[in-house]
Amino acid sequence: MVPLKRRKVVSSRAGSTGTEPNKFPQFVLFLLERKMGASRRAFLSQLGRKKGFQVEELFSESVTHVVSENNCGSEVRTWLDSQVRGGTPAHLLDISWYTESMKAGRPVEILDRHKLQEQQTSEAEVGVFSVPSYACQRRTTLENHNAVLTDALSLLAENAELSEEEGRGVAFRRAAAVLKALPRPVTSMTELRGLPCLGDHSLRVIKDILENGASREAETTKQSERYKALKVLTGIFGVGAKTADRWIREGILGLQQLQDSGQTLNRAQQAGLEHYDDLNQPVTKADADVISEIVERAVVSVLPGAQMTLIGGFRRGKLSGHDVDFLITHPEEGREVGLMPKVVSWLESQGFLLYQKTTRNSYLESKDGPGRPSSNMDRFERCFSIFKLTEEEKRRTKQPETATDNGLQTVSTPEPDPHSRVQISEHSRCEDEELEADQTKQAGHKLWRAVRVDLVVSPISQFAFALLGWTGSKLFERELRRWAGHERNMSLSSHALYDNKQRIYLRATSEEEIFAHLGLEFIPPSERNA
Ligand code: 8GT
Ligand code: MN
Repeated sequence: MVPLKRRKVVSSRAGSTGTEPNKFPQFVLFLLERKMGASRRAFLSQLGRKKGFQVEELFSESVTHVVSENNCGSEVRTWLDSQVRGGTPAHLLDISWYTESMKAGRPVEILDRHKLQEQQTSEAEVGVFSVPSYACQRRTTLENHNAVLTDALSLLAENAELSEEEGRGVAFRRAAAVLKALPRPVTSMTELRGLPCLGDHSLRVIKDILENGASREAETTKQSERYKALKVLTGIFGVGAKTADRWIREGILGLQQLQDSGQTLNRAQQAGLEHYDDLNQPVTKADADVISEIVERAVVSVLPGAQMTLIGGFRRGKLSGHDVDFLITHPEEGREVGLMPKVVSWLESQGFLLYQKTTRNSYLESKDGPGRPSSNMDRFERCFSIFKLTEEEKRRTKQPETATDNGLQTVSTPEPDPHSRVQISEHSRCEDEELEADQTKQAGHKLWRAVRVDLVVSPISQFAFALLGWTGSKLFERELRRWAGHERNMSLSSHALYDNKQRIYLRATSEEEIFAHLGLEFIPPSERNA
């Protein structure tokens, strides 16, 4: 591990100057930083101390009252659970109690409205579902009992992301993830009581669907010219939300207009446009398996002993995806250096690559060292590629089962018809020769398809972190990092886990160990589909 630069410890302890002696010994207060922010917390703590309150900097079992702002009871409870085992303080209070006490110069009487929501809810009102706040505390399989609701929320999330409104996007994603984790369909708004992460906007969308069968906002968005154009344009490999937005502002709403416009396209975008239809077709698990075999062949040919693991959605058990992701390593530290260019050359020499771009490995040269807490950029050697997956290769690689995806059968019999891709359709058993000839013509004798493939190389010392970080889902990853930061004062990346308090890197050789370091129950990949 690269030596770590000593980080300055920011002590926000209010100096002893201006602090009155503790006038109210029954009150040992702790202000929760989450959502309040560090500077407001420091300011309010100091104010309290000036007025003679004991306001603790660190949480301990001596704290009697926890004060928080914009948190609900379950959120504070989650945070407390991550801090101490067993007993938690008697009082979970809203900031209003604190500010009123500041004004009064003494602790005011604790009224119902000062108590966090959780404590106000009577037994009868407790929601029927109980779901932990963070997606990384939940087991989310592919079984989704609330697809109508989550489809609408996911569409709004996607639209927000495409419009570069990240915060809104995350809020919708979190709400959708909570609904995905429920054991049965939601039928009324009251069932949602007590569930975390459901903001006003998401609740409005859900209500609309429960009452009217559809969300007006989601439907309008789906039909909007802007959303449609964003979808088409960002469907081009190499085109992100920013580029798509610029093109739309220039009046380019579709592929034809783009081609006519004479816009300069970079190499990735040219390849993206060229293989547009293929790359917008879902990749099946069967295709992913064939590509796995090819990548495996490449890896062991160029470096015997090197290992390859399928990551991304397929590792989580998805039956289809938008690409195939692989993580490559070697059990001997350092042997993986220079591996990527060799793998890429091998694949290229065999004619498997339609496009590739390798990003330079910079983590070894970086002064910061892996997993610098301040950076969430990943610095592995990475290759973004477009594979040419031939029918011949599919045939070569024995497929033990016929995988199904979206109800379509992928043909992988020992002697498949060369035009099987076309014949997946209802015409597959058609004996009309003329029609068959026509199909062949339409297929343009295209006996291959383009597939997006991502390769990542990691040194074995970081393998567990890389494996965890690249398995997804995206929201699961985001939530793991949020949990690490907010609840554990740690920084998690795809390279390392750093403990900000002890100022050390925590080692791990398996995902299980990382979950243990984080104080989380291990969630297997197939249940990380948040
Ligand atoms: P899909 O391919 O079926 O759409 O679904 P997926 O396999 O879950 O998503 P993906 O877009 O292929 O990404 C695979 C995983 O890699 C995701 O969990 C995502 O969080 C992660 N990932 C990226 N980019 C990066 C990155 O730059 N650094 C790290 N550490 N992880 C990344 O997509
Ligand atoms: Mn993927």
